[in-house]
Amino acid sequence: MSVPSESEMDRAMRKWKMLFEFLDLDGDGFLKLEEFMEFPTQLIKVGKVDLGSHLAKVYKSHWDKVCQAVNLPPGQQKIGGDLWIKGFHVVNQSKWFQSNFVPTMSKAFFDSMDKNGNNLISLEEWREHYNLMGANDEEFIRQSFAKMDENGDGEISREEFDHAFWSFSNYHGPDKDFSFLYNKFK
Ligand SMILES: [Ca+2]
Ligand SMILES: [Ca+2]
Ligand SMILES: [Ca+2]
Repeated sequence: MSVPSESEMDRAMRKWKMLFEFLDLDGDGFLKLEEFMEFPTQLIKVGKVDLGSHLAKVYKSHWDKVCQAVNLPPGQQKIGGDLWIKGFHVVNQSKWFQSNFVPTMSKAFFDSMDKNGNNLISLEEWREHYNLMGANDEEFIRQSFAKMDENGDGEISREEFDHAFWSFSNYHGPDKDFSFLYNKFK
């Protein structure tokens, strides 16, 4: 892996800052463990598929790894924004993140959206997911769907979704992709 240039680093930090601001539900500049865990909690709630305990476990491991990366003790309940962003960047580049966290999250998202279980996400299923997450911007729903549907067949395959999710999770991916998947549940 090549060492990122300064502009790539700036880009990564900007992207993680956006993510932090999204996750910091009460906007106090600190991320509490319970704020961090709110996202999988919401996802499990809206999803029909039982993926709860594994998802929560992987998510909690992510928290622990971020703490470890910035020398905070295990069991830390609250992290300041700058430290969390620093730790997130380290964890983001780890093998664990790529081979464990991202596939688990991607599968959790996909399974929770694929209501009819045909291994494809239709525009209707995507819209339903968004509505459940408290969003109803039709233009945004259509645009984000079209962006993920790489072969343009009107459905999102697991492969297409994995690709979109990886791009969103990686600092090389587009900046705007946080609203793309997480959007407005807060
Ligand atoms: Ca907070
Ligand atoms: Ca489906
Ligand atoms: Ca497709």
